[in-house]
Amino acid sequence: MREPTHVDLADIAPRGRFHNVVALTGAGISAAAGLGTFRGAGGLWTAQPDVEAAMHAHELPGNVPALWDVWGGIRRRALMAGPSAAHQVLAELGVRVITQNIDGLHQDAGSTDVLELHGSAGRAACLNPACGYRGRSDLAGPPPPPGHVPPCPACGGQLRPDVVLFGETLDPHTWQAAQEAVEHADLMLAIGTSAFVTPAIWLVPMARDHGALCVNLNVDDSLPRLDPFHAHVIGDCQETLPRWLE
Ligand code: BV8
Ligand code: ZN
Repeated sequence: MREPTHVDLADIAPRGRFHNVVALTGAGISAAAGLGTFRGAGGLWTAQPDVEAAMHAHELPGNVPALWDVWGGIRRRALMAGPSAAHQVLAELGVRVITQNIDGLHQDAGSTDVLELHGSAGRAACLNPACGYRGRSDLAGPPPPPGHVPPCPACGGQLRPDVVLFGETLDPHTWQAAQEAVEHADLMLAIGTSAFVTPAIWLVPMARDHGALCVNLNVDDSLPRLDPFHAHVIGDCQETLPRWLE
């Protein structure tokens, strides 16, 4: 495979040339808004590996308080931080977004075509299988005490953040829609992801196999685990994406 080049996005992907642009985003696009990331220096999982361990499906339901502390906390910080300039560029261009993030910032920026592969902390689901309640989680207002678990408004049972835990399968419709999106893409931008979590990162080689130009935008110059990219745009996506608009 040809050694990927390090370029400016406008050099390799002049905006007028592509008509089906898809972005796969990770925590790095929200880091640009001031939220943390998960891996690498200062990442949430780097700093608290025991917290990452609690994020597994096999820890349910004992880990539900921790799920609210982690995912509810991320959504609260996102509501305070607001979307980054990178989120806003994707919204302005009407790019189809497939996000691994659960923070809701793409929708807050105005993106309307968003697939949330890992769910959303802005939604809650009832743990009671006989209930099946799913709805918006109420994260506005002052944060509750640590470990608080909101009650289900339908049955009084426990609510969990509607976030896909490790070991849980992705929503099949969302996963199917994501695959169809990349199969029709002519430009695939991976923005702010360490390319560590599957099946999300399989979408890039899928896009490449269907003829898309695949570009990795990351602040970190080390190649992700999988390297199906044609090019890398190294820098803060808060700067590298808006330059694409110039
Ligand atoms: C599945 C929500 C079957 C909740 C997440 C062993 C045991 C058990 C499971 C597995 C195993 N081995 C592999 C697996 C599969 C597992 C997995 O991938 N595990 C990993 C840990 C190896 N995957 C699953 O379990 C998935 N389900 O496989 O089901 C299936 C199979 C096929 C089809 C359908 C279903 C479920 C995965 C969902 C997990 N949920 N989050 C929770 O955490 O529990 S994933 C978690 O990582 C985060 O939520 C985040 O979304 C995701 C990816 O991380 P990134 O977004 O990439 O963030 P990261 O910090 O890693 O990187 C940030 C990047 O940004 C860095 O590169 C940095 O340089 C860059 N950056 C920073 N600042 C900037 C920047 N770039 C540009 N500008 C900046 N300013
Ligand atoms: Zn319920």
